[in-house]
Order: sequence, then C-alpha cells, then structure tokens
Amino acid sequence: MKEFFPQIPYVRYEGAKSYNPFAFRHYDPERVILGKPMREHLRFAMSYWHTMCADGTDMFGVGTNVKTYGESDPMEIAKAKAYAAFEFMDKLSIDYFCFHDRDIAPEGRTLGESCERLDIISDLIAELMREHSKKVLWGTANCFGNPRYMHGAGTAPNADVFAFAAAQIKKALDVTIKLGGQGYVYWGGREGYETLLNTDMALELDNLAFLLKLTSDYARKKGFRGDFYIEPKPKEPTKHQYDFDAATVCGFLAKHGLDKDFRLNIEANHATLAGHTFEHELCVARVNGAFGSIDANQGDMLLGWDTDQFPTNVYDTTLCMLEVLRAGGFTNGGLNFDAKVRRGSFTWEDVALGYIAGMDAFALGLIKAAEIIEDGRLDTFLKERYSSYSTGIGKKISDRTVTLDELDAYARELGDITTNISGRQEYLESIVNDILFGERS
Ligand code: XUL
Ligand code: CO
Repeated sequence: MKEFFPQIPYVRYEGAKSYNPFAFRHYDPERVILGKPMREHLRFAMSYWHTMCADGTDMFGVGTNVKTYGESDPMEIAKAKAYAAFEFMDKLSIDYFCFHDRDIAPEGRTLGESCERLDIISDLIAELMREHSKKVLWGTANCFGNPRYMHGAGTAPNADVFAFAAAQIKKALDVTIKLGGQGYVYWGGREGYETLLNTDMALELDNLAFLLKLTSDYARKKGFRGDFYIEPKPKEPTKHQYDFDAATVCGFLAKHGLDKDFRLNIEANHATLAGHTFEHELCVARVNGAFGSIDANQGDMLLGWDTDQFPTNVYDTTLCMLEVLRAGGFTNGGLNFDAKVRRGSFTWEDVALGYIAGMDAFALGLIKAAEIIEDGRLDTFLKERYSSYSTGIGKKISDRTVTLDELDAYARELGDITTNISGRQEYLESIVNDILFGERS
C-alpha cells in the first residue's frame, strides 16, 4: 500500500514533558477522566473538506498545498484522497470523520452522474472504514458551492433549485446512512439574503423548514437513528444567514415543529461571529435540550470572518468542555475539527501539527473542566446564588403555586430589598485561573 505521508509518524501520547512535536503532550486516549476515557469524552473527528481538499486557495492567490495526491483524473484523485484520509486518521489516532458529498466524490455533469460517482467512492470508503476501524460522525450535502446555489438552496427563489437541493440532500443522506453515520448536518451555506429589497423572507423560511422536514422524514423512514443537526452561523457567505445563532435556530425549529428531532452543531468561530462566546452558544443549546455536536476551531477576534483556525486557546476549550460535561457529554456528537492551517503553513507536517495542537488543547480543556467540577467552588457558588428559590416565597415561585396577588402582597411588605448578594465575578474568574495555572495544578 502506497504511503502518502512518510514525513508524518504515528502520533502517540508522550506526556507533558515531551519535546517531540509529533507527540501528544496532553491527549492520552485511554486516560480516564470522570469515569470515562478521554477518547470517548472527546470523540475527535477529521473534517474531510479542510484536511483532504482545501489547498490554501484564497481570493489573492492559488493553493499552496496542492491536494491531488499524485493523480489528475478527478475520480482517481477522489480514490487516492480516500486512501490518504485513512492513513492520516490512523497516524493521528482519530476515530471519526465528517464529510460533504462533494468532498469525497467530484460533482458530475448531471445529478445522476454525481450520484453514481458517490456510489463508487462511498463503496471504497466503506471498505476503508472497516479496514481501519473508523466511523462517520456526520455527513452533509454541499448545497452552496455550485453556481446553481447562488441565491440559496432551500431558500432559493427558483423552485428548480429547491428541487435539486432536495434531491442532492436525499442522496447525501443515503450515503451517510450507508456509511453508518451517527449524525447529519444541515449548514445553511447560502440560506440567507444580501438585501431585503429582493427577498420574501416568510416564503424562504417556510420553504427551508419544509426542506428539513421532507429530508429528515425520508432519512427516518430509511432507518436513520442518528442525530440531525443545524449548524448556526450569522453571516458569510451571505450578509445575513437565517440560522444566525443557537437561540434563533431553536426558535425556528420550535415554530416549525422540528425541535423534537433536531439538535445543534455549535462551531466556535460561528459563535464569535455572532457576537457570542463559544460557551454561550453551547449553553443555549444545552438549556434548550438541543446540545448535539461541536465544530472545533477558533476565530481571530480582530477579524470579522470565519478563519477556521485550529483551536489552541485553552481557556476557551476549558469553558467549552465544562458545558459539554454539564450537558452530560456527547451521545452521537463529537468534536469535529472544522479547522484549517494558515496558507503559509503549507506542508502536510503543518496539518498534522495543527491537529495535534487542537487535540491537545481540547484534552487540556477536558482535564481542566473536570478539575473545575471536582473543585466544586463554582458549582457551590451557583447553587448558593439561587438558593432563595428553595424556601419561602422563592419555593412557591419555583413550584409555580404562587399567585400574582400573593406576590403583590408579599412585595408590599418588603420595604426596600436588602437581601441581594454580590455576583463575585472577579473572584470566580480567579478560581478558573487558579485551576488553569495555579500551584496546585
Ligand atoms: C462553514 C462550515 C461548514 C459546515 C459544514 O462555515 O462551518 O464547513 O461545518 O457544511
Ligand atoms: Co462548521
């Protein structure tokens, strides 16, 4: 078997003191944290599009890491890419991958030809998955790249485009099911608008919901038992993306009766583009019963677009993993590295080093989040802060047994309120610092 990446060794855990760049310093897959091995907590996935396809092309220049794998015919490239993908996952100890239909097989001249190509490549991928013991975290359809989707897919003003998108998603679901995918993501690539002057928002949103319903019902009928995820993003490529953020998506799902069957795939960089923290989006998902999966990356706070950088900020990964633990951990979801190396990091070694950095950052995040929970000071503070709801009038409010007249009478007796206590934000932030960097850590 041809080796595609002789320059990348099999990456193993060597401990925090290791200076070997091709070693994990923190990700020790079998280490048990809060009763579960790290590998099961983190469920790392490789993104096929960034890792195997994206070559660094930007609007100012061509690719810097050409990803044709020694082939020139598009189907031969797709096959070689599949072999390369499994070698890469093996070397990085990654158990899952995520893909768009068009990442794994090139689009044909007709929908029929595209589907045939998908059949051929997904047969090969199924075989490689068995051989290498890899699993699909989620699949999806690229309904944004082809020019036909210039005005959107489910929200297109052209009914032919809606029909094409529905058919494309149907096939992407077939392939995801065939590969045993544990989830299916809908990222509304161009589901949004550039100007309201040419947009019928009500019609577009209703059509989008109908597309989700039609296709998700189809998958359930075909026996798909995994999760459907919506991936919120506020802008880019369109000026306004309908799936703006977690709260907007939860409202949309509830309005259209889709909330029972859909969860969220939260992406760090999308959260910050929406003006939220990563942990805020995860918390909104959790409290709405919609926590599902994560696209792990980080943005650049000085830039206004989706830079999809490998996540290295341990403060953020810690607060993220705290949310994941509070949500009870992943079920079908996991941490998909929707991340790419910078254009100047143009070698395959850089791609491997990017993954190592990201996996170690999340391993550290998990370790530190578990320490925060075991330390208990944050949880105790939180419980105490709301303790007025456990007794007296607060208990009646909690039990929903109080009447407005009762509250009125009670409030009149209060005089001025003297029972507020400090929020202690600075102290709480210092606890997090102690756990991350303090002497005891
Ligand atoms: C785009 C993005 C996508 C989705 C899958 O910003 O995040 O790659 O994750 O379509
Ligand atoms: Co993403």
